[in-house]
Amino acid sequence: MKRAVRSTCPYCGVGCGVEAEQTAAGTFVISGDKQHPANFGRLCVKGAALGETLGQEGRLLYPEVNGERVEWSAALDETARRLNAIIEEFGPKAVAFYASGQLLTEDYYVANKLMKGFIGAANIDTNSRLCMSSAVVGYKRAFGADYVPCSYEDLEQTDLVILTGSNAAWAHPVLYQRLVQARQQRPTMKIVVIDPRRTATCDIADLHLVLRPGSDAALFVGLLNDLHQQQRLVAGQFDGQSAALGLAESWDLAKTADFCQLNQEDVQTLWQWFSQCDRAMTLYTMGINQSSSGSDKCNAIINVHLASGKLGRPGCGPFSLTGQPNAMGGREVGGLANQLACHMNFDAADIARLGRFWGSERIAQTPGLMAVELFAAIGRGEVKAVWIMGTNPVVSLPDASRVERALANCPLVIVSDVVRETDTSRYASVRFPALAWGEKNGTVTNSERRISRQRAFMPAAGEARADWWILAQIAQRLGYRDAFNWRHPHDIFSEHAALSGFENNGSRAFDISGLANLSREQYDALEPVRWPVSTQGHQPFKSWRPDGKFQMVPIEPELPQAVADVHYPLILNSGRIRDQWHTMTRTGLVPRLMQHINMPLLDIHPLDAKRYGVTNDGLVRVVSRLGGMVARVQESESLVPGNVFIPMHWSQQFARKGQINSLVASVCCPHSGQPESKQTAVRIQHWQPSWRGEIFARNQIALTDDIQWWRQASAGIHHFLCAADTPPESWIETLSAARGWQLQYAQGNSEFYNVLAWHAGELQLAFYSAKTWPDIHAASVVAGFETAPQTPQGRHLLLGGKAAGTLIDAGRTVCTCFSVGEKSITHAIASGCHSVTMLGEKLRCGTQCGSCVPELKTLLAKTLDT
Ligand SMILES: Nc1nc2c(c(=O)[nH]1)N[C@H]1C(S)=C(S)[C@@H](COP(=O)(O)OP(=O)(O)OC[C@H]3O[C@@H](n4cnc5c(=O)[nH]c(N)nc54)[C@H](O)[C@@H]3O)O[C@H]1N2
Ligand SMILES: Nc1nc2c(c(=O)[nH]1)N[C@H]1C(S)=C(S)[C@@H](COP(=O)(O)OP(=O)(O)OC[C@H]3O[C@@H](n4cnc5c(=O)[nH]c(N)nc54)[C@H](O)[C@@H]3O)O[C@H]1N2
Ligand code: SF4
Ligand SMILES: [Mo]
Repeated sequence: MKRAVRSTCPYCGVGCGVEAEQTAAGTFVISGDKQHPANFGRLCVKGAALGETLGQEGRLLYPEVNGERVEWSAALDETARRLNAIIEEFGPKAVAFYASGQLLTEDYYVANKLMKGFIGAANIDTNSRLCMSSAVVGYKRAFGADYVPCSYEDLEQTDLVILTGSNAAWAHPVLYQRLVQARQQRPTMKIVVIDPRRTATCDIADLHLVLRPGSDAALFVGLLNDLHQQQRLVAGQFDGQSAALGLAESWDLAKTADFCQLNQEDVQTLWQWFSQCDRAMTLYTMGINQSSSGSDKCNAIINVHLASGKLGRPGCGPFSLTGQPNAMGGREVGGLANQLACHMNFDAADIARLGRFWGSERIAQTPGLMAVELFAAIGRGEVKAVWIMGTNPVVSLPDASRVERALANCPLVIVSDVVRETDTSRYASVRFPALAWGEKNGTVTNSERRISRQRAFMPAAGEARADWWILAQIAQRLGYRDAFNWRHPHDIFSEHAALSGFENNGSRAFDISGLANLSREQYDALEPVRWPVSTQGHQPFKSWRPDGKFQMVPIEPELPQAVADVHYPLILNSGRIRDQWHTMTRTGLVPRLMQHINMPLLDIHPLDAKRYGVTNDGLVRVVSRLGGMVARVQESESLVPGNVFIPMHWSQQFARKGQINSLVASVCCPHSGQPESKQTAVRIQHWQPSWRGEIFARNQIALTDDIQWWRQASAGIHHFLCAADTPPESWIETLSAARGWQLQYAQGNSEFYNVLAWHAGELQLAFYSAKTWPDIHAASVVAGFETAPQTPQGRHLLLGGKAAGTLIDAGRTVCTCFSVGEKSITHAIASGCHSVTMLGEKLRCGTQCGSCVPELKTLLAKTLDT
């Protein structure tokens, strides 16, 4: 093996260090970097599966203009020409960039510089608007700067951890494991989870508050009042303190419990634990931020930390966890439309300062459009060109069909992506192939403000180029040659670091001027480092507001805008599953990551299932005022009646009608512009198709519009789960007649309809259908395409969806690290493995990343109970 290259995981904001080692066969083995202070060698299953995402399947390899492959120079010239024409005719505000927390800091810096510094408008916003923007408002209002005042080490020194709106066990798995370990070492530490759903994270909770969706602010406003009543406020004056206390005054225990639909004892317990402990941390993510009053919720949390002095000390603080690998880097460069650059704002002094540094007189003077508003402006024809990079808004923005309509009518849509076909790139007239993880080179910043290097260890796929390079080439063609003349990400990083220190003198929190003069070698060897790293020496945590005081924001708790009624009686919650990343463009291709949950599941309480006539494992249409989707029912007591949950991940590439955001309304927080993605009023309707089935095809096939399908990941084979109201034979007979295939039917009865399609002795397609999900063994069928059994017996087995020697079905995968299925686990429990440890000893499940431990416990409880 060659020497390992150290890099950083491209998924969540934990920011784990990884090592990539090349094997003799040329593939890469990815393992955790034991030296990296975010993870000390640990990886979750997505990180551990990174080696399986490095192939070229689905990659965009060449630039394309109007669907045709073109040379880079032609693509760049044409794009610059069209952008320029729009700017000349309609002004700079007619163009926009929509960027991503998955770009590297260097890429982000260039995008921001081009838009705000040289095109001269501020229409650059990012998917972080859907993710962190409420948290940013919260910190800026309280501290005068977007400064996260916590680190992972704090978890090891605290007495109380409150996780609210966070399913860290699945969304920040390595951090969650660190918390599990911290608690083992500090058994007195208490953990509270606040979530309307019982999640895997609740596994370590001493207290789980199943609150009414969207009611979190009351818990913290009530807590502030309680601290006040108990005279536990710290000495010291904060701006806004009396107003905040005044608004909190009526929020006593009874009112708070009633508002949150919690019992008073539980609320009291939370308040007591908080006020009586010395050190407390509140970790919060999307259950707080993605709300029509998200910013206020963040400040309600920060207020109690300020008021009680649980801030700015080890083991204390309001800790907003970032979602994407470089969400924080984007905040540092100022890539949100309402930030200028590098922690500078749209005030005259900062605008002039930035102009001096960048040597530009065209600095944007006013904030630009925020994501949801931006797409509305595209829809109205006010913005005529949009460059989307590193994000898939047709899937991730609310009101997906409005986003599609906007893009369909937009004169110039440019998409930079690593994959060719996405729901968004469909609308692109220009497609730029970007370098993917493993190929790209630069820096990212994680949740705890730690900057780490992502390093390339593979050559570029096809003609893919770095995002920063593509941007700089366009900038040069727009006439800004000198300001975009870098040769390497190191040059960009140095400029960014210099800007952070430029005329700073302690006035801006983000200061990495100490890294501005790194040599190329030093940059390449940069060890993970938390900012600030200032040439001015130690920069303590403080208020950066002009009066030097922290601010308590007066909060009046609000409920979501989404309200259930007789027509739409259920509240739909949405979020992550353990093994998929967002719109699945990479994780959706990895067979073992698809096996934990292989289609959109609607979690619903058994009482609601009964009430609305839907059955476990059956199909259901979910409809809101805006649109509909199809999901599979999973009865679960993890939700209380009235609430349902569906994962956010499925796109039109992975399902017909699987997109949750075709249901979600674009209602936003007025301060942050962040949409209320967590609450939508819906109704559900049982769908009994005439058949449900599985299709395996050697080559790509087009499924007719009547078939509802969910794409699976099976190496080398096109594999779908599907269902339809039309008879199963209609589509397959038409398809095989067109292709000259011979069909071989199973000697069945009316219970099932199975068929194999052959051409010249080669298996082309296998189709299994029945009234319920067919009982087949997918891996055996996939193997059948390799072996093409010719004996009657072999074909008979294959027609039954089985193959010789592989009849043992392990069931749905629970432990992805070691591919251990549910049936194997229940079997092991029945034969005497009565603890997680014993299961681990026998099957290895749960012994690597630990993410499946909560599920193992549930299976143990369920199996031992029956
Ligand atoms: N596996 C995986 N991990 C990821 C990602 C991924 O796609 N897949 N994405 C990354 C990104 S970008 C992000 S932003 C993070 C998100 O990380 P999280 O925010 O932890 O993940 P979510 O599942 O979106 O939502 C968290 C929880 O909020 C709860 N919730 C809903 N409404 C409310 C409410 O009103 N109050 C409270 N208290 N809770 C509520 C939901 O039930 C859910 O359990 O995950 C990151 N990590
Ligand atoms: N209903 C609902 N909606 C949500 C959420 C929710 O909880 N519920 N969560 C929201 C949140 S928090 C987030 S962060 C968003 C995420 O939503 P998106 O950002 O839209 O999702 P991704 O799939 O991560 O999109 C990243 C795209 O960039 C491409 N890509 C990967 N690497 C690179 C690269 O290096 N360069 C370039 N140019 N492209 C690259 C990928 O192939 C993919 O197409 O979804 C939001 N939407
Ligand atoms: S916890 Fe996050 S950063 Fe760490 S390996 Fe998993 S996905 Fe990657
Ligand atoms: Mo996110």
